[in-house]
Amino acid sequence: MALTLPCRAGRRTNVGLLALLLLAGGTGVLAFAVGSPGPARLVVAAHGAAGLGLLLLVPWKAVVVRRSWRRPAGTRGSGGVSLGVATLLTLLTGVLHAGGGTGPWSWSAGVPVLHLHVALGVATGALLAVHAWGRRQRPRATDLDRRGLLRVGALGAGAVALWGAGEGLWRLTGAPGAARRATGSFERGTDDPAAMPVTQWIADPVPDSPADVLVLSAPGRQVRVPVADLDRGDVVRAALDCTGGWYAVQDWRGVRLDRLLASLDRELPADGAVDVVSVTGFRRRLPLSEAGGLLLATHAAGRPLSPGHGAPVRLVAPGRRGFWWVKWVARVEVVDAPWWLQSPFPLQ
Ligand code: HEM
Ligand SMILES: Nc1nc2c(c(=O)[nH]1)N[C@H]1C(S)=C(S)[C@@H](COP(=O)(O)O)O[C@H]1N2
Ligand SMILES: [Mo]
Repeated sequence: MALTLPCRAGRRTNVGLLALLLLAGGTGVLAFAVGSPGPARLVVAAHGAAGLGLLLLVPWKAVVVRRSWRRPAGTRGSGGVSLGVATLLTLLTGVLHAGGGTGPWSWSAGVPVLHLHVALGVATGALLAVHAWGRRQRPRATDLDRRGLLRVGALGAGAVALWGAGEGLWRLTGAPGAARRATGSFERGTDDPAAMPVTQWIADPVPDSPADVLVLSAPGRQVRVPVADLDRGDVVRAALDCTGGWYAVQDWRGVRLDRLLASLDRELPADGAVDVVSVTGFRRRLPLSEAGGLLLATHAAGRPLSPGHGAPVRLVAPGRRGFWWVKWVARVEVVDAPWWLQSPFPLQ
């Protein structure tokens, strides 16, 4: 049989695709975890490059696929076609989000195209696991010899160039994507809280009767603070940046968490953490050392929070993604435990 490609090259193509897919998945999840612009820019760029870099291997993969179709039916694996389709749809929705932003593609039927992208990305991961099972393409030492490294370098450079070409295209064409934040989010409702989407992480309902007293506690001590006493005039300007792909900057007003915790009148564990808990049970744990930068906000842009946006009081966590900004706060609990001892993403 006249092969256009030696077997080694086929294995290398598969290893390359696997590496890029794993990198895309990993940086995708990481993109949801980082909030500060510097690291976010790096992670998001790596994510775009890894995803787009898959396209560079399509011509080689096409040869591998054609070769496999020449084998008798029973000896061929399955699941390849659905994996290929899922991967391409994931790529397509990723690019649509990156370029289109608030256009009709992104928010039609109320589903941000980014949610579609993440769902497709997860499906791709599952299909990949099925597809790669039993067809291990083991990396070899020679993959990273001089020529191997050159190949990896060329693929990486090509991937970054593709990503750069995309960024250039959004700028040249004036697409909304040119103005997106480092996290990839689009501006919606800055200085106009009423124009911000009301977003829940999963399905938290807007509570009928939010707390009118905040319960503040530390080991061995508890203080009840009327919510009406929480507007102490502390103002923080910060971006609420939802993983759904939008962000809004507001002047948030209320009380700084460190000032509030002072009313506990206790020595607090220096390396402890603070649990911020909603009446709905939704909760996040943050390092106590950050308390000076956190705000319990009762107002946005000079107006009391609306019920959907967390009235009467919500957390403002500058530099952290939206899912940290607990709405309808009922309890603030100082705990002598590390902040990272929790699920990295909320579970409700
Ligand atoms: C195999 C899986 C995935 C592939 C191949 C993929 C690929 C892509 C591509 C090509 C883009 C467009 C980048 C650009 O044009 O600059 C993109 C954007 C994005 N993806 Fe993924 N992705 C995957 C999974 C995920 C997952 C699991 C998440 C989150 C949990 C995610 C989050 C994002 C975000 C936030 C953006 C927007 C970034 C930006 O605006 O540049 N992706 N993805
Ligand atoms: N109690 C509670 N707080 C929550 C959430 C939630 O589901 N329940 N969602 C978070 C997420 S994912 C985001 S992006 C912001 C959205 O805030 P907004 O609805 O005021 O725009 O609230 C955060 N706080
Ligand atoms: Mo969110």
